[in-house]
Amino acid sequence: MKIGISCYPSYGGSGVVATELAMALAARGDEVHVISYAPPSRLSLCDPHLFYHEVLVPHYPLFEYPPYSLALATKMVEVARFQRLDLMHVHYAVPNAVSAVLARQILAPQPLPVVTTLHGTDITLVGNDPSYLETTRFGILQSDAVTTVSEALRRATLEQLAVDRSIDVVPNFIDPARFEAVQNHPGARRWAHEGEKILVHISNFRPVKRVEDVVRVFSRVHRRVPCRLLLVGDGPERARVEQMCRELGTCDRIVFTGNLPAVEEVLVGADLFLLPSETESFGLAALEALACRVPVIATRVGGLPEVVSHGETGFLYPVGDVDAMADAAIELLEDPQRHEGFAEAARRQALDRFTQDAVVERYRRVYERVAIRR
Ligand code: GMT
Repeated sequence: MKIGISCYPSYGGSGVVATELAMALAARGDEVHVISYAPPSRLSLCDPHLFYHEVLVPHYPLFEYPPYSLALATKMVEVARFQRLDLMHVHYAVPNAVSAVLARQILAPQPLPVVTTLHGTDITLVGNDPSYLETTRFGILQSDAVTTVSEALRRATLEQLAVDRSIDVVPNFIDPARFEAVQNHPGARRWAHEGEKILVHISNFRPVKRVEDVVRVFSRVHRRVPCRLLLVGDGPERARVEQMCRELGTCDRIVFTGNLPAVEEVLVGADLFLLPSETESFGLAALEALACRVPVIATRVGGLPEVVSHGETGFLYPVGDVDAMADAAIELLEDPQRHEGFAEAARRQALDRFTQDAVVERYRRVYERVAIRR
């Protein structure tokens, strides 16, 4: 098949999933054309079946806000027309779904089936904002197929956007090879001093991630257990969190690494992963932690219960329940045998339930359905 994939290139789950999917499809022999305004961080173009097309957004003095969605639609038309794409798969509804639907209209009668994958904040935070609600609904209703990364996000889409249509759940996935490659790597241990445990958090440091709760949990844990915290990623809350660490006097035990493309290199060897988000449609970083044998302590929100098994591979608590999260962390860190059981179950479940081949096959079945229907 000839597949167009449009996504955000920045560090963030939807771009990562789209990129990994593009590379996996190309490795299986599909011809994949990735469309974005910058090369996605994990995209490796060393595959003759994989191509990247950059969306250029010209500035003009009249535009206070350059119309990216139109430039994107124009690029989709160009790529679909000249590469003879069988379909366009967009990741993140705003504005990608609407741009793809517009491209499909422009191309008619040449068909361009549109598959839209919803990732989370495109529904729970952005898509249901009155400024975007109607166009997001339109893009979802007009897509030939819609998928969500969790059952929780499927329900949220139906309820919050009041759309009445079929939606397939296709979860996020991991490439086992990425995680096998680092199994004997020192990983997070490189930051540990003698006898210390390592806690890790990875995110884009947006308010929804509640990174301050990560620091609060860590401050309680390190009073009981010698440990260090790796904060991986970057974003709007970072400066505030750094300030908080200074006030709490924990700077010497907290490392801000900034963005890292290969997160498995800091996850392997870690003792716990913290994800106390306000909302999380799936929690790809939590899955990556589980694949590295790292138990997860997170909030019971959105799709996280579909990824983390409470009492088996981690623990889930209500948003803001910092004490419960810290108590659970201490309990697990102080019981090496139980921790080992969690670590083993974490890896097993990640590989059994979210392995790349099976998930890519599910996307391909969606593609075949819309391509045939057209
Ligand atoms: O987490 C973010 O703010 C970024 C966002 C994205 O689109 O990049 O992540 C969402 O998509 C990821 C991939 O499907 C999911 O793993 C995240 O849970 C989801 N984030 C939220 O729902 C907050």
